[in-house]
Amino acid sequence: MEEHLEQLAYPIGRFQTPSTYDEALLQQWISKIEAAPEWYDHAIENLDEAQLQTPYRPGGWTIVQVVHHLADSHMNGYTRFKLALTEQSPVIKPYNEALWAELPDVQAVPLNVSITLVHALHRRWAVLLRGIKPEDWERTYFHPEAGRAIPLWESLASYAWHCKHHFEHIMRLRERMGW
Ligand code: NI
Repeated sequence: MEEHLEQLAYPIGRFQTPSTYDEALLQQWISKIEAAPEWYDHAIENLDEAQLQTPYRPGGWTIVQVVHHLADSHMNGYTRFKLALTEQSPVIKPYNEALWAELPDVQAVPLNVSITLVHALHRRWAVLLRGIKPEDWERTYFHPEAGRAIPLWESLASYAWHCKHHFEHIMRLRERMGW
């Protein structure tokens, strides 16, 4: 991807799988899951309907689609954690996130509904995460598209990245537009 477009699409860089983890990193990642709903409150504050319908980059999702996507993605994420904690490396279900963002609910449901959903969901998710026993961070789910078993600590790292990744989409659009 051309450098400028890469920067717009990946404002904090692409996700890099960490080679290892420790207690401090786990705490850092969980804190992001806890804090993210408030970042989103802040990100959409005082935006009008036209602003919310603006793509965060040329050809990219609108702010509305980004926020509904966060709810969709993190509901899947939460479910993947629950499955991995209760089954032996379960095969999880990938989904077509681009098509999910085009389904009619995304335009019909007010943004605040997904913001509220993300608040409630992350609250439960964070409590779940804080209760994970040290050895259970090695539990895995099998991701058919990745073609491998993903340990929960790595999944947490990627969702923590994902929280910030989309937050920055909105914040940098606001910055560029002077909103
Ligand atoms: Ni995403």
